[in-house]
Amino acid sequence: TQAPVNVTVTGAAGQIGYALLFRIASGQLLGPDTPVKLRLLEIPQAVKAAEGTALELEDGAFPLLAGIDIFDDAKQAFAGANVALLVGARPRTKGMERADLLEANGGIFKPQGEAINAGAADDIRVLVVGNPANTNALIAQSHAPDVPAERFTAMTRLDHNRAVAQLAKKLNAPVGEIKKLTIWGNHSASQYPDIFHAEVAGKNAAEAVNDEKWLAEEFIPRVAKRGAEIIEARGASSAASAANAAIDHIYNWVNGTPEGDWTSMAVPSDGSYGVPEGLISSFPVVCKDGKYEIVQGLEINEFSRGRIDASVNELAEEREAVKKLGLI
Ligand code: NAX
Repeated sequence: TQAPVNVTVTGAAGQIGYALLFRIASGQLLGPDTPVKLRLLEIPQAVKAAEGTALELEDGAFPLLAGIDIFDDAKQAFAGANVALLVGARPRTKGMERADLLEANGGIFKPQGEAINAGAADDIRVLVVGNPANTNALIAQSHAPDVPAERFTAMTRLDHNRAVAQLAKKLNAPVGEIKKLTIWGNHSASQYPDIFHAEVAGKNAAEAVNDEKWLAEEFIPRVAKRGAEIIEARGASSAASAANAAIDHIYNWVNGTPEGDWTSMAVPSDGSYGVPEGLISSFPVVCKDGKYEIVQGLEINEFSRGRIDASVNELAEEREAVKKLGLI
């Protein structure tokens, strides 16, 4: 068998962490032949809770789980990391301005970027889940100059999966028949779920829907505001579905996307589709041989163009804001 892969998870004692760690330990992150060593990072006050989760992981007797280490120091936690899931972040609290939020997260993602730069393995792959995910990824990346920039990604897979599910429901189709849907832009309310290139059972999904009113007034806002809908219903934010999406993101990055389909990942822009270079923005991507590539050559209609630009502009503003704060 293979040598264990080191997977660092931050925010390990949080609710996404709780759902995520068991999936990783069972082999769903990297596949059934890859043993994993978990390296958990928490703030000192939450280390005890992370230790509790580690006891339960032990009680899972997972054959692929080769070890668990718990840290409250980023340098140690990222040492030798092959995969890093950056889940812990500073949530927006009442009365908090955007600049305060970005600053607080800069205090988390700057040292974590530095720690990744200092000690992660050469093949490190980073997924930022903690919000504001795209800009947190940008901050971490800018403090890891020795790591190839494209190894820093942010999560829009939950949005992607939500959109696939809503479209399948509308078309009365199994989710497995929906392909080539795209989330563009920021993981925020401005994100744009695009069905114009999507397929249902091989046919164009937008044509199958043939209802622009539903698209503009129901589908797009429903996907963008699904997080709030979950909070309203559950009394807590999405956790297991977010963990599931993080698993999907890394699994596809490492093991490839299925033939004839693509997925959505927020990745550093190379200028494709008019997205300013360097912004970590969501694109349609295919993954192969452990690498992702932005799908090229899609025609962007007017309906899509305005919405992509609006979300990308928001990302550009966030980048300006963190620049001003000296965080990148
Ligand atoms: P929780 O508050 O349950 O857990 C967060 C954990 O992070 C806590 O245990 C906290 O102690 C820890 N933490 C804080 N600062 C840390 C640091 N510097 N180093 C290590 N750990 C640290 O939040 P949870 O519900 O698990 O959500 C985590 C993050 O995911 C939030 O920022 C949330 O907004 C974000 N989400 C992102 C989604 C996405 O699609 N990209 C969807 C789900 C989720 O809302």
